Amino acid sequence: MSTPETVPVDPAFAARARLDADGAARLRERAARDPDGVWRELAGRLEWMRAPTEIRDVSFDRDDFRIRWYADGELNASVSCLDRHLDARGDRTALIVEPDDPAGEAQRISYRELHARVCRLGNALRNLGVRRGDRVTIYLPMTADAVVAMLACARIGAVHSVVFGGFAPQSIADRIADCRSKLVITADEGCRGGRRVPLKANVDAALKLAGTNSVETVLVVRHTGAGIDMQMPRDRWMHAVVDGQPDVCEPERMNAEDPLFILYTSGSTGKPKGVLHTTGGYLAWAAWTHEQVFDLREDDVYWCTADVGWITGHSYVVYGPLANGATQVVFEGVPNYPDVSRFWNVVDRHRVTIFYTAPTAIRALMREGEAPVKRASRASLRVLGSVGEPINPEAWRWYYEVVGDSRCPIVDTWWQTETGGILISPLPGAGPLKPGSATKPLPGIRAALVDAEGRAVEGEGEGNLVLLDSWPGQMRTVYGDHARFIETYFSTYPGMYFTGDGARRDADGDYWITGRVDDVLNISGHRIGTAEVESALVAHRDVAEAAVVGYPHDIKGQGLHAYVTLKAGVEPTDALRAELVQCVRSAIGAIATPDRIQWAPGLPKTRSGKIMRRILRKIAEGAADQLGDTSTLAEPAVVETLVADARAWS
Ligand code: 6R9
Repeated sequence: MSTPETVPVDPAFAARARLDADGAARLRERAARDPDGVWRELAGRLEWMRAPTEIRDVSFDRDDFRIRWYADGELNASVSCLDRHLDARGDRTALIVEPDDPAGEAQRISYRELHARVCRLGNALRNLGVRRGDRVTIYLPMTADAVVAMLACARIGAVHSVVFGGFAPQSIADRIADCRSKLVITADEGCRGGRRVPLKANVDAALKLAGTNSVETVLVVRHTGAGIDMQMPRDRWMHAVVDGQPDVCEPERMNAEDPLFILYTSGSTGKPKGVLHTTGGYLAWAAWTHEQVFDLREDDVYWCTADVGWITGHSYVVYGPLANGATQVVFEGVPNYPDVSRFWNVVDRHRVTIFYTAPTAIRALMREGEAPVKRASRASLRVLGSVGEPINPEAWRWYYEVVGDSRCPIVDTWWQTETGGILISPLPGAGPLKPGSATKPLPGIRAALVDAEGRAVEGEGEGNLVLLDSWPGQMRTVYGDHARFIETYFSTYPGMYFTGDGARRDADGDYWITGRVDDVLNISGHRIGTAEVESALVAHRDVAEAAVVGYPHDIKGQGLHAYVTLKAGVEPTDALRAELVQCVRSAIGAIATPDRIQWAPGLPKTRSGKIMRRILRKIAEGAADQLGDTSTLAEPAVVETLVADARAWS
């Protein structure tokens, strides 16, 4: 069996789909003719305390810049996600929490119970002095506590900043300091793949590094029961503060444009930036896309494997699915523990119908062959999703044929932390699929390709991916640095939002994302700025200079290749290499572990001293025969040495 280049829509699927080809075409046409009407309708899916009359107010013009959606509307995100489901579906399961330990029991939490837990924590946070607009950092494992913590912040109008549990203390510290959090919510430990993660100890270390005294309280969830240090009065047990709190909590009345959360993400320069999303537009976009792209229906059991520490966890574990009243699996573990059948066993155990994961997981499982998949039935599955990085056609086909038994459409969803929700994706009942292509922008989304000078690439062609107009889920600012927001996204091509991605558009108008065109790496679907890794390396006393590039990696999509120049007189040894790897892990976290460290006697630079990364990328890719123009190099001999040494890697 082999999948053709184009997979047509299954007529039986289309017949029941929320949007079939005609429905999608009509919506596109309406979105072009009467955008405000479509956007107004989109907002109508939320529970408003005061319905918006102003729909959109947008200008990408630098001198007159504004992005405002539903600006006179008032709502509380937690009400749309919880309260409004209580009457009709309060007993419906909201979360099925599958623990890391496969022998552990899955916990089912109804909407009513989730609401009560959110209210109790909301009250507790208010008692601890957290007020509307205050920032709360959340550093928790993938359990119900994380969902409850986020929604409790939303309930009282506090702005959450979730930090992925794999980040090291320095990264937590930077994120706490940048937004001056008042409170941190963590757990004693997390569990991943049978191993313990010392979350509380990491927070303790982070608070020593943070250089701010903004944090008044650390709330600690007892998760594994491990013995930890509690520093009184700063540290408080979660169970102690929520115990006895009432099950109701008055939701804060928020303006649609009030901040909902900050989520830090890597860019091409400097420290990670705090992407700020607001309440109304973000929630409407997360909910609408979750329903349409996954063709969500009443009887679905949905499972997104992303951690809440990433935007996918925010939009497609917490806000989208809960606003839609869905039943979903929340999974604490990893795909290969206790063995590589875990995903499919969980699918069978909970009769998952919609499954959303990352290409890197698919590629890692593909390497293990079909048997671990075939051991499970997977008969419940009906839609598969992919997110985080380009999915190569081989992995797409394996996902389609082996995991989905060639009967489940795959939605390859392109979007970013900044976009808040999916922008380019197939609608599974509406159009043909192409292995490796995210296909078309969703209705209302004005994507385009431009060349280096910003001229439009029409029809078939390749270029940089931009968005010509806003959508409700767009980020509103970089927390604390609005100038950086405009500079980063709206100055490369004036009047357009620049994504940082390159793409090709084929003759059918379908998009093929080729990857980042800036200095951001995508390692296993995680964004890592080369600048962050470089600064971790040069912090070592023996390092004079470092340059980091990506290279194609079979499982991770991209691997991390670091060129390191040592200070004069320092011997390059394997022990030093191990030390440098450790430096990066402890500055950023394991996700940024360099795959290769190459000793570089010198780095290729222009005469003005700029490192020529283009050349370093080619060398790391093993394409030294395609170095292109090297005439601007200050010292051409440097390149020859690097090329000769790099042969060891290929
Ligand atoms: C949602 C998320 C964003 C970057 C983005 C792009 C890459 C995401 C993709 C994809 C090709 C897809 N990316 N989805 N590339 N096809 N379906 O991953 O957000 O962590 O901010 O990363 O990921 O390069 O610019 P984020």
